[in-house]
Amino acid sequence: MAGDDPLLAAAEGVLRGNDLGDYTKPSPRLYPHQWNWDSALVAIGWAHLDWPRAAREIESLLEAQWTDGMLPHIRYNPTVTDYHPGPEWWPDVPVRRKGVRTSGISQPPVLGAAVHTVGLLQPDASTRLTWWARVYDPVREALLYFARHRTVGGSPLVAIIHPWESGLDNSPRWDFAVRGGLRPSRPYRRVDNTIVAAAHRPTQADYDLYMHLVEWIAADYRVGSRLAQAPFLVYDALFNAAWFRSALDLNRIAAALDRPPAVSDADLDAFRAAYHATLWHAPSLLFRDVDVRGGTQIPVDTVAGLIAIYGGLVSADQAAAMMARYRQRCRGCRMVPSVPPDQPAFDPHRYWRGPVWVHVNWLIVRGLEALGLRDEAASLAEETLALVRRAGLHEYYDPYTDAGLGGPDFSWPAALAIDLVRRPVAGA
Ligand code: 2M8
Repeated sequence: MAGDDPLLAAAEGVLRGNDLGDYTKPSPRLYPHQWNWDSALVAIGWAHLDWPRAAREIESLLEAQWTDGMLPHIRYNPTVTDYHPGPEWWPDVPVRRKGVRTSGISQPPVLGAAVHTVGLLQPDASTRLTWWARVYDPVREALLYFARHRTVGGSPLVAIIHPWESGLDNSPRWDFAVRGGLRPSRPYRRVDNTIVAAAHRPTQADYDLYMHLVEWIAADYRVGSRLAQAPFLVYDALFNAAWFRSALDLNRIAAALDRPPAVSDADLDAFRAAYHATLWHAPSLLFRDVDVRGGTQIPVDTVAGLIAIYGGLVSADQAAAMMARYRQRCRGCRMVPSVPPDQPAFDPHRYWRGPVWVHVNWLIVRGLEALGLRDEAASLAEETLALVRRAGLHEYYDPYTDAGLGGPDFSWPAALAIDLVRRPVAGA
């Protein structure tokens, strides 16, 4: 399968090394459970190697679905005890399937889009349609959970209630909330900073906020009815872009299955209009996030503002202008830093405050490709592959030196490197 390409061989080795049979852990020690958006994207890599294994990855995620439709951000591996916070912080979660333990929050909803891509990577049409028909309803419910339980004040945009839901945990966009000084009522012991250098991980103040929010959420999982009191309530540009892209792709699956659209055209139009009206920040040619409680845009530029390109929310012209500006701000860096170096909070080593992340690059590559911006897409794909060929398959990378940081032998760079090699940018 790997042929002569050492990258393909290394990437396949990482996926097989992290494979727990039903799902792939993100990395050997740091993240020993199943993560929501990791698994959705990792399934795309598996689809090139072993298509039934890709389908299994997604079905295992769906087994963690809650009675209200929410797909949690972690499905816990019951044999593992050295991850914090473990399932004891999330008691009595309303999971449909008895015995499955999960966290009590979600993650960027890329699943609908991933299920579409994994299906398209199955060459046999009848196998593809049978699988889409099997997973369509739960995947649609997981998407609609957000429209039903995470909207406020008449806006169709989805509000997240924990920085972990953003997937970009310690993004400087959330510093306003960390500065509030919220802390949990109980002591806790971190494990992450004993595995990875503490200077490359979130701070103690970040974790104090995270654990305060865990306690607030676990006190009553019916968060939809208490959003007005949520200590952290944010319209995240990346999360909402992922929601929209999954809605578009679920509609494509619905059409293939001869079913009505998952989300109506009128609802898509209203969502797109709200996304632009609420999140666009013209001076930086980027989308920003909104602190819903404060009613203001959060004055920090990050890569999350580019994900509308993947979301199918902008025209090719707008996407090209957004990319050109971001590139210009990041001169001297490997693209795409998670935070441009001109932002005061930029840190080239600390997790989501500057380093480059392969799966984020991949989202942008595929978004540019879909818009027909082939040269831009192909050059970012090449840059991303050059990075992993040079530095290996790490959680994230220093944008100045390419040094691999965070967890080693990481699953999503492996899976998406396989996809970029095996499915080169169309027409490039
Ligand atoms: C990171 O988040 C987890 C919490 O969910 C952690 O730090 O323990 C984030 O990068 C997140 O986006 C990712 O899904 C997860 C696993 O790779 O790790």
